[in-house]
Amino acid sequence: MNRREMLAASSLATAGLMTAAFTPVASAGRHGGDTENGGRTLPGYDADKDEFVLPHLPYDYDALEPHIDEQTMRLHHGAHHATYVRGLNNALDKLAEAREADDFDLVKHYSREVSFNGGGHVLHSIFWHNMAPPNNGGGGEPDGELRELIDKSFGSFEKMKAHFAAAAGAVEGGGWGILGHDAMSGKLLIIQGENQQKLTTWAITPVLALDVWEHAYYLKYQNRRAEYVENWWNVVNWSDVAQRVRWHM
Ligand code: MN3
Repeated sequence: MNRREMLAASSLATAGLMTAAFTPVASAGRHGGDTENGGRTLPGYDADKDEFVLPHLPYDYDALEPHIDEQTMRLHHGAHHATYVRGLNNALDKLAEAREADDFDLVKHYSREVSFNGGGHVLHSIFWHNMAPPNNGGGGEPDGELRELIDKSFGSFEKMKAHFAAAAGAVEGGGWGILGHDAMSGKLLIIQGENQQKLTTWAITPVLALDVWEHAYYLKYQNRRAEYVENWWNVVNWSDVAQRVRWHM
């Protein structure tokens, strides 16, 4: 058992306690990246440990109430997201062992594990920062450069919202609605992400991601995904979205 496997086993053993005991700490950097991640634009990697880590939420678990409930946030961040982080580290360990042993029999399996768990880690890390408490950074409408880019890409903010809500609502099974900056056109595109990793164009960097897996909304909204999407606009942090676009323009 290597270091990461020991950590993973120990995390699994305490997973039942973690959701109750884990206390989110507000990041020093607005995007959680300044202190946790050497200034990189996504939190979620510890350079000292050389492993992926669960980033802190930039607000308390109950901060998005009433639109997203505290219990959902605790399970979603502390259990679901943490599972993707462990899966990514484990898959990378297995691929390192494969290189060491010059035995690539399982390369297909672990390559898929990297994409699935890595996709989950990245999208959740963006998703948490895409949100802020209602009337305290969350909700409202974008302005400035982001507003202009949305108008240029979709015709209007209202058209973008309608398109995004329809795409998120129509994701088959588990997946994501994603607004992404496209490196080829310089415009924004809306795509559906199936599972955690499928249907990208590869040139798109997600700037606004909405988790529509049932674990993201079922406790509060049951099967009413459209109602969840409609209420979610009240917690969208447009200044975070604008920052993510600037990083990639
Ligand atoms: Mn999720």
